[in-house]
Amino acid sequence: MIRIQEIKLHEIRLPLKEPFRISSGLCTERRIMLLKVRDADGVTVWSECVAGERPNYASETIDEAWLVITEYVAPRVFGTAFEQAAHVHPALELNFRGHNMAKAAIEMASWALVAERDGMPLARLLGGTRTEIPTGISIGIQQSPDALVARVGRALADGYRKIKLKIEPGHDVDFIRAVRNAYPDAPLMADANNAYTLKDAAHLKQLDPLHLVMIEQPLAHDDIVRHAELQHMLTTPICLDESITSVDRAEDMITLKSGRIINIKPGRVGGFQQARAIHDLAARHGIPVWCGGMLESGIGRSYNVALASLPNFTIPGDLSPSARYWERDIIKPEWTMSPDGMMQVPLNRAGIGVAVDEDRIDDLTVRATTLSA
Ligand code: OSB
Ligand code: MG
Repeated sequence: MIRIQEIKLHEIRLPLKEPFRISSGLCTERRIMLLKVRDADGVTVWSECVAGERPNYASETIDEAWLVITEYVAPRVFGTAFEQAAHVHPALELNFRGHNMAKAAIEMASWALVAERDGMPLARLLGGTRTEIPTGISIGIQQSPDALVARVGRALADGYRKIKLKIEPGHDVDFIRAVRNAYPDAPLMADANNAYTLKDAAHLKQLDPLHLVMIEQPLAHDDIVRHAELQHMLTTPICLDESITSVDRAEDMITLKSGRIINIKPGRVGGFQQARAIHDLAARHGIPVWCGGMLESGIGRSYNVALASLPNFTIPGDLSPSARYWERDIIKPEWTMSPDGMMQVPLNRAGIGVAVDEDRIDDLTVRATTLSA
C-alpha cells in the first residue's frame, strides 16, 4: 500500500553554467521545485516537478504547479491507500484535467516510495533492463554557425552519443549544414520547439540531405494533424515532443503517421504509468523512443535515468551529466559519463539511486511549505 502522509515543497534556484536558448525562450537560471514525500511508515523520497519558469514550452509553470499541487494534487492522494503506484495516475485523472507536470511530481514519487520501501532500484521497479545508458546533449541556439560548430566539437570530444541542435527561422539550415560539413558522421538532430508552420515545408526540406537522425516538434505545440502532412513531405524522421501529452496522443501520432519517433518526458505525460504505456505502445509499433530532459537537477535526472533503462529506449536521450548544467549538483555522487559517452544506471542502491544533499537544498531554498494529510 502507498499512503502519502506529508509533502514538503521546496523552490531552489540554480544558475546554468551556460545560457540555454530555444526558439521559444531563454533560460539562464532554473527555478526548480523539489518535493520531499513521506509515507505513513516514515519512508521518504525526493522528487522534482519539471514545470518551467515561464509557459513557453508547456502551459504549466512552477508557480502554477505549486498552487495546483497544494490545492488539488496533494489533497487527492492524502487519505487514499493505493495498492500499486500504477493506480495513482487514474486517481489523479478523475474529473481533473491537465496539469501533467504537477501530477507527475507526486505520481513519480509514488513509484520511488515503493522502490525505496521494497529495497529495489527504481529502474528495476519500472522494468528497466539496461545497466548503462547512452548520453546525449541538447545545445541551445548559438550566435553563428562557427560558434555552433565549436560547441558541437566540444560535445563530440566529451563523448556524447547524440547531439541535438536547437533551431529557429534564421538559425537553422546554414547552421546545421556547417556542423554537418565539419562532422560528416556525427549523430545529429534538430529541435525546433514549434518555430515553423506548414508554409515552411520547402525550407525544412533542405534539411533532408543533411541526414539528421530526426527533427523534433517543428510545428505547433499541440499539433498532430499537420505534422502528418509534413512527415509525408520529408525523408527526415519527425519526432514529437510537446504534442505527446498522453498515451492517447501517442496513439494518434502512430495512427496518423505524424512522426516516426517519440520523445518521452515523464513529467509531460503525467508520470511513469503513462510513460511506460507509451513505451510499450511504441515498441508494439516498431517506433523507437528516447528520454527527453527539462534541465532537471540531479533529482529529476535520476527519474529520467531509471526510465531510460527500459528496453525500447533505443536512441540516446537528452541525458547529460550534472557538470553539463551546474557548477555543483544537489546529489552525491553527481551524475557522470564515461569517456565513451555512457552513464551508469545505479543498481546497487534502493529507490532513486542517489543520495540527496539536503544541506545544500536548504541553502538554496527560497521558499518552502509543508502539506500534511
Ligand atoms: O524541447 O526538449 C526540449 C529543455 C527545456 C524545455 C524543452 C526542451 C529542453 C531541452 C533540454 O532540450 C534537454 C536537457 O534537459 O538537457
Ligand atoms: Mg524538444
